[in-house]
Amino acid sequence: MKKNRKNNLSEITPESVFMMKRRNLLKLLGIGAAGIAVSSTAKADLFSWLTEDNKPTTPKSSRKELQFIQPEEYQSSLQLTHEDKVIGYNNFYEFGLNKSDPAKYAHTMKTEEWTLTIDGEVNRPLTLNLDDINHKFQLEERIYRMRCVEAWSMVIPWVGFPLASLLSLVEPNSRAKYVAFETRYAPQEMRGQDSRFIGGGLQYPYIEGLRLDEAMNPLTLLATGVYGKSLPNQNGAPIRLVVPWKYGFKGIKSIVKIRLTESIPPTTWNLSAPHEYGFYANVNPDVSHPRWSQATERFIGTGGLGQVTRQPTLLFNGYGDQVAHLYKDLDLRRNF
Ligand SMILES: Nc1nc2c(c(=O)[nH]1)N[C@H]1C(S)=C(S)[C@@H](COP(=O)(O)O)O[C@H]1N2
Ligand SMILES: [Mo]
Repeated sequence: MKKNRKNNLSEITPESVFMMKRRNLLKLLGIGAAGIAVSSTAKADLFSWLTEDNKPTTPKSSRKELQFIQPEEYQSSLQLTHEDKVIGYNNFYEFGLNKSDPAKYAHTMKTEEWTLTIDGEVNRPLTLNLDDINHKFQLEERIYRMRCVEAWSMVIPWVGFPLASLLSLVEPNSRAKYVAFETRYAPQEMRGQDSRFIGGGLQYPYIEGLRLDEAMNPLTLLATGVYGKSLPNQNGAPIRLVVPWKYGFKGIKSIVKIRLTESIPPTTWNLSAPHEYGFYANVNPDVSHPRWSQATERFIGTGGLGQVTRQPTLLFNGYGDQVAHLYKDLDLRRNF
């Protein structure tokens, strides 16, 4: 029991550890000798997570019931992560570094009027308004495993549509090789964009990217909902990316721009720590993060200590049959 607790504490938010290292890394490294010597923020986060003191403040009524189909191949017999965890234990650094911050603060982001522009190397640039985002595409439910680079995982029932459906509308031209994504930038609404302290020192807006063939893969989803209802802000309303064979940070939230490009686009975590976070970020148990092993993960089921189990991490997060061919000529160790 004690050992579990220690493990959890030492693994609390590895992505943010990079950001806080000057102040707190020594303390974190002292865990072994000094017992529970972690930053007070990490402790508070763990405490709130274990005590369920992190109930999302977004009223559930603000989430609309969605209409969607349930294709057989994307249903699953895996145990789902409880909805309270999916919408209460989040990474969205625009609202703070603690797992409970997004649920607490993301309601300040305005999503009533939203435009998503798709342009760059395409024949038919397109701007979608919120109504288009919500009604232009056939929605489907897909149950996907989600593996954060911090070595925790969930199983999440997303609702959305393939990114490929949107890309086929804009018709990428022959120069298009990559797809770049950008999150909303509104420091007045997003406290972490307004303060380097709250936002972990990342550069905002948050940006991400995929190779075009990765973007066109049938697994790659633009999600507008979760658990049958529209996304709460903390999960990236009104529209976010889900790439289930990659680490969670590739799944950029609250997207306002998609641009097709000829050259590889910069990405937020790679800019902040290039030796730790690559462009590919494919889930791979054999390629360790410089500061921790990726061989296993802590599965967050219903929450609480009894429901957190450690399990082996799978190559491509278990989606190798669908995506391994994309990387057959790539050295996955160099291209991490
Ligand atoms: N804009 C933005 N998108 C983001 C992040 C972020 O901080 N900002 N965090 C990423 C990380 S590290 C993870 S693990 C997932 C978490 O998604 P979830 O909170 O819906 O589980 O979102 C990703 N998308
Ligand atoms: Mo993550």
